[in-house]
Amino acid sequence: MDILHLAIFDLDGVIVDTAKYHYLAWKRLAEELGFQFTPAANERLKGVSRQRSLEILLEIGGLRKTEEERIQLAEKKNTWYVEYILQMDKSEILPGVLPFLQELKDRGIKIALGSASKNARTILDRLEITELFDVIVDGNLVSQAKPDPEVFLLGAELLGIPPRSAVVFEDAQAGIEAALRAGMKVVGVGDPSLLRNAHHVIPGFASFKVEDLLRLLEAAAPLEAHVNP
Ligand code: B16
Ligand code: MG
Repeated sequence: MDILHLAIFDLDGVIVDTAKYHYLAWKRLAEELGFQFTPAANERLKGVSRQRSLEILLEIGGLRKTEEERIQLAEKKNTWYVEYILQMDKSEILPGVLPFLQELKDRGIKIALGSASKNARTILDRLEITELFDVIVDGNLVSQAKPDPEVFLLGAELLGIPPRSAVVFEDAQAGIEAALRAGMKVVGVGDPSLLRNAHHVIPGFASFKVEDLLRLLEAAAPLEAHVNP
């Protein structure tokens, strides 16, 4: 039997740019609370869980809230965010992603989602790509946020594929660290200066092929040596 390989995709920043909608919703909340929230500050929220994002936002505004208030504020932001993502369609899939997913499928490579978002399924449905995924691991299934490796390890475990046969595609430093801790290969998607320790960095999927993924899996690398202490 052929050895199974697995490609695990982060969602926001890899398959689609939902960061812009997160930004609009957090900015609206910040303004309601009486302070400004800039696109530069929004960079700090990428790949971070909803509750942790709120804590960072409150830190920026110099505000303290009770746990009950924090839950309500996060819910409010999410209601606005969901209004935005319900307007999305497949035209928002990032360039090269769809042909790459299709190529993986045709070559028998398993496909997983490994996202912090609790809205991941809604987004995949709007993009009409849910069916392409063999397993979807999102913020509803895991208790430990990236850089903990849980989200990626669970995807591999559910498919019965060893971590060493998996490649993770990530746009955030915390996600790269999570993939390395999982003992997987990791491809950074975006700016190489922001994606330290990835085995390989690509600007997008236009120039990345299944052959590149297989080559990466074949290359022996002392993964743990790349992890920050
Ligand atoms: P939600 P990813 C992450 O998605 C986003 O990058 C991050 O900004 C967001 O706070 C997090 O999902 C949780 O999203 O509020 O929808 O549960 O990059 O892990 O796909
Ligand atoms: Mg991301």
